[in-house]
Order: sequence, then C-alpha cells, then structure tokens
Amino acid sequence: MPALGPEGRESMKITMHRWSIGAALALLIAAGCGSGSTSTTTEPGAAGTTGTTPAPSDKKLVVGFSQIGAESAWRTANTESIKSEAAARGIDLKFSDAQQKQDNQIKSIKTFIAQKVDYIAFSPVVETGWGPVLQEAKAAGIPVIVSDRRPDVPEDLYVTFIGADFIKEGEMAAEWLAKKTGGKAVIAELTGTPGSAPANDRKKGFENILAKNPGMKIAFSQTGEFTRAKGKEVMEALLKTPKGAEINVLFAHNDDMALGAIQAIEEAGKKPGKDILVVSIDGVKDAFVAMTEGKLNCTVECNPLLGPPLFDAIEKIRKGETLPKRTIIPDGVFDEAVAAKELPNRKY
Ligand code: GZL
Repeated sequence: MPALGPEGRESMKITMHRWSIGAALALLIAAGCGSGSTSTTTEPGAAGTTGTTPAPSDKKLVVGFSQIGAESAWRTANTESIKSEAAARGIDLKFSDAQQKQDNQIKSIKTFIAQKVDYIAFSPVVETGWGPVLQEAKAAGIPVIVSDRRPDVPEDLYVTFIGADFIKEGEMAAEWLAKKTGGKAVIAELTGTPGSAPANDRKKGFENILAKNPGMKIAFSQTGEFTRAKGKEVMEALLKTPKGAEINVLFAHNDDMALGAIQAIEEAGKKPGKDILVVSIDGVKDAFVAMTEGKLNCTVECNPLLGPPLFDAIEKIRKGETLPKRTIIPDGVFDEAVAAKELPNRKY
C-alpha cells in the first residue's frame, strides 16, 4: 500500500477520529442516549458534515526544517525569515540547527520522519550524501522542499528547490571586477564551506569570466568557511607571505569572510578597497556600510529571505498544484557608487 502523503495522513487521522466519534455515538445510541446519524463524509464542509472533526485546513500544519547553522549574517537573516513566516502563518515549525554538521542534519531529518511531520524542508550544508535519508522521507510519503543550497540527488527526491543561481553570482562578481580593473588582477580567493553548492558554483561562475580575461589570475585560494573569523585568519596569514604582497584583489564567496579579511588588510597597514580591491557575495547590511567607508568595492546580492517562498510552495503542494523543480530568486549587483543610497533599503 503506498505510503500516505500528508493529505492521506490528514484524512486518515480525520477518518480515525471520525471512527472513534462514530463508535462512541453508536454506543450512546445503543444505550438510548444519543440521537441522529453521524456524518461519514470525508470532505470537510460537505453537506451533512456534523462538524465533529476539524477540516484538514483547520489542522495545524507541521513542518520540519533542518538549518545549516549560524555561520554568517546571511544565515541569521535566513533563519529569521523562516521562523517569522512560519509563525505568521500559524505553522508548527520544528526547527533544528545542525552547527555546520551534515550528520546533525541527517539525524534531524530522520527525527522529522519519525514525528510524521507533514513536510520537510532543509538547506544541505554540502552537496553530497543525501540520497539515503531523502529516500526514507519519500518512502514515508513526506514531501521535501530544498531551500537555499541544492543537494546532488535525483530530482524525484524533492518537490522543488528555492534559492539563488550561484554560478550567476560568481559570474556577476567577476564581470564587475573585469570592468573595474580593465581585466588585470592578481586575485586572492576566500572560498565558502568545502563541498557546498555556493562554494562550488560561485567559484565555477567566477572562473567562467576569468577564462575570457587572461589578465585576471587567482594567485591564492583557501576556504574561510563562510565566517568572519576564518576569513580574517586566512587573510592575516596570506599577507605575511611574499605572495600576499602581489595580491591586489580579494574575491570572497560571502560578505562575512570579506569583512574579516578587511580587518586583516587594515591591521597589515594596507587600505582595503584601494590597495586591495574587495568583491564579495550576499549583500548583507555590513557590506553596504563597508562600501560607504570605501573598504569594500562590490557585493553581489543573494537574498536570504526565503521564508515566504518556502511556505508559499507548501501551500501550492497542499492545493495539488504542480511546482517547477527550481525557483530561482533573482540577485542584484551593488557597488561603492550606489551603496550610500541603497543602504537604507536593505532588509537584512
Ligand atoms: C548562500 C548561502 C551561503 C551564504 C553564506 O545561499 O548558502 O551560506 O552566501 C552562508 O553567507 O553562510
């Protein structure tokens, strides 16, 4: 018998609930205490419904969300968006913070399955290793929505992906840099979490443009794990080496690593934004502040406010609508020329 989907489980729960009421009423009638017939409709709101069971739409929706962690301002804004939107919609959100560990995410998803949540959503910390647990969710009839980062699994293991085009983000960063430098740059790259979709694809996009600009070279590349602290630490160490003296551009896969590196550049007695141009991705408020101070030159936006589109997608699934496999949230490019004007508009 195929596993029940959430609607199946909802009507099963309602049917079971109705059965218990029916049995109770039958006992009461037999005892000459009850009256009239009980509704056997399975469609709430249909004629004859006694109203004895909540219509599916009255049942609180239960969604399990496995979040990566709290590594950056982007992630904090992303978590806030998911939690506040769930609260605004009266959704029972079971939220877990994996502290950057894939094992913790897999454990959380298994727990959601055991709890028979109606939907599972998650942002996979890395691309690989998700097949078995997503197969378990499928076998349990629980739809999965992927938010932010994509896993490397067959597309039938999730209903839809909602997030950015990271390759495009890397290309936009490099295109801005090519214009700014006339196609000549000796670049240090701070990469995101090894194995993660944003780190893999932002690098891929950036290098797509470098392939067309032979005067732009990545002379150094190391992970800063998407955190300010690690970004500062890696840049500090680089600037103490001979190669550090050759660098005139920093490309960071996110603003937090760029902001940490900016501190290291200043502490090394150099001017970030001038001696070393700084280009990054996310578009968080602090990046705009750094641009108004002339310390950061360009940030490519990556919208973290994914709560509304996530729960809109779940609503569409509940209504039986078909969703596209990918919903790409558009990004913008913001540089020092527009930072002061744009800063008051920033929502995260
Ligand atoms: C991008 C997101 C990345 C951000 C980082 O969608 O997965 O993870 O760029 C965050 O700031 O840590």
